[in-house]
Amino acid sequence: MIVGQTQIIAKQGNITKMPFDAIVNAANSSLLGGGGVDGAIHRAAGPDLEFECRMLGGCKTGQAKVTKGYRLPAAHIIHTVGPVWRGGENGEPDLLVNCYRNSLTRAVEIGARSVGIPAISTGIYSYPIDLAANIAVNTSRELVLEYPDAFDCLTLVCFDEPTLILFQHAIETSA
Ligand code: AR6
Repeated sequence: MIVGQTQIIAKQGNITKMPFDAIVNAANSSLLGGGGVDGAIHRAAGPDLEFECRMLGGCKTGQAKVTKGYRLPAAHIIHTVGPVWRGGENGEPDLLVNCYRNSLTRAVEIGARSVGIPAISTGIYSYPIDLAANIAVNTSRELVLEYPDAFDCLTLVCFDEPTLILFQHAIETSA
């Protein structure tokens, strides 16, 4: 999808290997590491990342905080905390919108023109992937419309093929 001068695409792969200006991490509120993409990012970035994260004092669900990328190809990591899926009537959609909105606002602030974003909340936090994909695509597009000169490309990075198919479908059907 092209919005103004920005591409929004879905791509399958390991986000820790990809040379974006910034990548988003699906963290937990401690920001001190965990499983899933968070664990992979901390392993790939090296121990200096946890040292910087300790200074940040955690992060609330839906908020986002920036660190350096250390050993990653990406210069910066934007850590956000997705909602745990509890059936969908507990504010989960708004919180997931906030993750994308706040992460991309941080990206604008640090001048990151290419950003890789994993499928936040859809792993350990169990958010249904089709619903999350629609939020990812629609909120990314809204941010690009708000900041039309900020980004070259937003890449929604999907770890496996079923996730990629659902994200591609969300892009194709997005208004
Ligand atoms: N590159 C891209 N995507 C990945 C990678 C990778 N290397 N590894 C996993 N994914 P999850 P959550 C995908 O569980 O649901 C952690 O313990 C994965 O397939 O990483 O937001 C944190 O510390 C899925 O599609 O994050 C929190 O406690 C997506 O990334 C909790 O998990 C998100 O899955 C956060 O859970």
